[in-house]
Amino acid sequence: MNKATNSIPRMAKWAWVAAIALLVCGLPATARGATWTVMVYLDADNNLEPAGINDVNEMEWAPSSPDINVVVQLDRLPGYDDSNGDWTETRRYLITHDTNPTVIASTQVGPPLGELNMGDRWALRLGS
Ligand SMILES: [Ca+2]
Ligand SMILES: [Ca+2]
Repeated sequence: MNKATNSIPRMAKWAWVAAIALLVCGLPATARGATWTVMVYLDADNNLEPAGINDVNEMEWAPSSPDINVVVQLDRLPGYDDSNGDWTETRRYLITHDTNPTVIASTQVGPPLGELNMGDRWALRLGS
């Protein structure tokens, strides 16, 4: 591989690091002291929207820990699941413990991100 070919992945790597840093900085102050942040990229902008909502509720079911943040970037669409306000854009949530299996009770991180193409890996950095 020549140097020009190698520089593209390196730039992409740094862009991902910057995106993650910006995402963590956007978390509420109470969540910034965690040792680990697990990011879940959940594309439910398709016929799997009900499953995506269910996945978020399953994550909420787990006990919370001050050492671990779970952040979900979730995109939905109209027509498959009208629960939880039936919003359709992309949002980020800091998962908080909740035992209601149908209501997303987690804290929304920042404003909605608009309609993102979740099939594009760069959707992670938008809105950071
Ligand atoms: Ca819930
Ligand atoms: Ca959408």
